[in-house]
Amino acid sequence: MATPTLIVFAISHYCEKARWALDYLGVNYAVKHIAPGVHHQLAKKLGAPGSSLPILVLSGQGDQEFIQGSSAIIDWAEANKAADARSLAPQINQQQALDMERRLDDVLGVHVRRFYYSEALVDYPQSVRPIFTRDLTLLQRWLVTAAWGGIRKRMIKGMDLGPEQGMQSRELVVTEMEWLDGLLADGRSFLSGDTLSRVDITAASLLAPLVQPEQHPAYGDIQIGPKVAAACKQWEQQTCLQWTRAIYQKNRG
Ligand SMILES: N[C@@H](CCC(=O)N[C@@H](CS)C(=O)NCC(=O)O)C(=O)O
Repeated sequence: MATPTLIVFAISHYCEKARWALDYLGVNYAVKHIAPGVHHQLAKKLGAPGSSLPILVLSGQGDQEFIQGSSAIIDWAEANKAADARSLAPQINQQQALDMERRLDDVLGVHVRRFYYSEALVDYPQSVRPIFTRDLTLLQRWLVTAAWGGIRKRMIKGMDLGPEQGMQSRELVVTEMEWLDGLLADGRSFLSGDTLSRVDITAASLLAPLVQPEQHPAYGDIQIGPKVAAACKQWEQQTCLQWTRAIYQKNRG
């Protein structure tokens, strides 16, 4: 089998989720960073139903086979994991675990992102560009820099960003963190069962922008606006964020 290629935006927490799972499951793959905008062309060329990343391209030739979406990529990685890798499949309550992963993806992930971008892209767009140009080819870096105004506008419209929207998302992030804190209140190490599972990787990746763990492959130089920075400071001792730090430390080599 040709080495699969994971197409990512460095900043994306869903891309981090897929990347972490592939690493943990010992899959041999390459990472390709892509410019926003260029990713639309790639998704179209592949025949993907939507344009969102991550996408795992499986065939080296013709680019016909691909998997789109972090959860589907984990399903594939689980079926193709290294012989000596430990599984990320939840060992008990599989349906409950699936529901938790879906809630994390559809609510927490979306609103952490909207809370962050509602400040960063609206008020401090230049702070976002470096992470979007990170690890791109020279040509794509130039393209992003030249088209930054338009990219920013499309992202603001696409994610419905703004000061009020940021506050709404902040509230929803608080609600979701309280839900996670409730689950972790009995001192358990993992969200589902007694071993690290894909639910843990999902929660920790999607919370990582609020924690910026040093083990994260891309957040080393991310700049956070003052409102989001103040919230992160206020939430520092929150159980699920401390848990995220610990999960990263122990499981993201
Ligand atoms: N639920 C999806 C969400 C993926 C997603 O929202 N990706 C964003 C980056 S964080 C994206 O690619 N947005 C650009 C687009 O949709 O064209 C997953 O888990 O893969």
